[in-house]
Amino acid sequence: MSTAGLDGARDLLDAASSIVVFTGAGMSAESGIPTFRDALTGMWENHDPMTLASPEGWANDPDLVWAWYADRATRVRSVTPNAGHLAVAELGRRPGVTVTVVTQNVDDLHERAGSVVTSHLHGSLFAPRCQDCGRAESPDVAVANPRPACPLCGSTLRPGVVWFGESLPSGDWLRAENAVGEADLMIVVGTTGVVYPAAELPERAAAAGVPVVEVNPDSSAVTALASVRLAGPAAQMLPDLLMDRRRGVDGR
Ligand code: BV8
Ligand code: ZN
Repeated sequence: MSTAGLDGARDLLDAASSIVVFTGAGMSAESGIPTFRDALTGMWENHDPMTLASPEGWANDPDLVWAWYADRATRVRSVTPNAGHLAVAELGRRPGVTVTVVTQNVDDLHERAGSVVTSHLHGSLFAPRCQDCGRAESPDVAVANPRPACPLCGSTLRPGVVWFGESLPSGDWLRAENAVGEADLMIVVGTTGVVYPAAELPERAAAAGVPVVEVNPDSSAVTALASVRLAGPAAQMLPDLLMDRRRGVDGR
């Protein structure tokens, strides 16, 4: 793995025409959203996310788990996309380049920055649904606590996320697989790369000889797959990466 750094990453970017941007919780960290493995804070500090984000955790205490997601959805609503989200959206507007955003994140910050998100591999905080009749509820229901009953069948609403042990939404997964199969560059931002099957996507890109650029202040399971690693935070590295070299330092 070379450490060509910013120039190497920019060369790869200039040569690419079909880019997959694959993001994890680190993408939203600088917007003030704790990463998945950050110690849970406040009233959640004594809870294990792996337990709360599971069917067993839900079955054990649906009110607690619903409150956790309502709290997270409320927090996402109170923050804004960071410069990294905006840089990804700007890349998506470049002529002659197809950019596919595939995220593990359950927030809507990519969308609010102006990106079209092709795959929410782990669902969304803002897509609650009835666990019996499947009726989709409005995003506003996600922040309601206590949770209302399903207006159609009266049953229990659940968060619209994918819990550990649950399969990923098939449409989102297929679109992500196809995008990786057609990519000539993959930019991986802010993920430990240990949650499967999502973590398979950078592995497939590297195995197919597609260059992988990693943006992460720390090393991760993706680092060994990366042609270039930009060791820094997304809100700084992505604007640097996407800044047009022909412009001066001040961008003019
Ligand atoms: C499935 C939604 C099967 C909920 C999430 C043993 C071995 C291998 C696999 C397994 C195993 N045992 C079980 C499994 C499968 C399991 C799995 O992979 N477990 C792992 C933990 C071992 N996977 C599943 O269960 C999946 N389903 O396999 O189903 C099946 C098949 C058929 C039929 C039925 C079932 C479902 C997985 C989805 C779980 N749901 N989220 C919620 O959010 O509450 S996953 C959750 O973790 C989040 O989505 C998060 O995105 C994801 C991964 O974490 P990261 O995004 O990487 O975030 P993390 O906090 O870990 O790291 C942050 C990174 O950012 C760090 O690297 C940090 O350095 C960096 N960073 C920090 N600041 C910045 C930054 N980077 C840039 N800039 C910064 N400023
Ligand atoms: Zn219902």
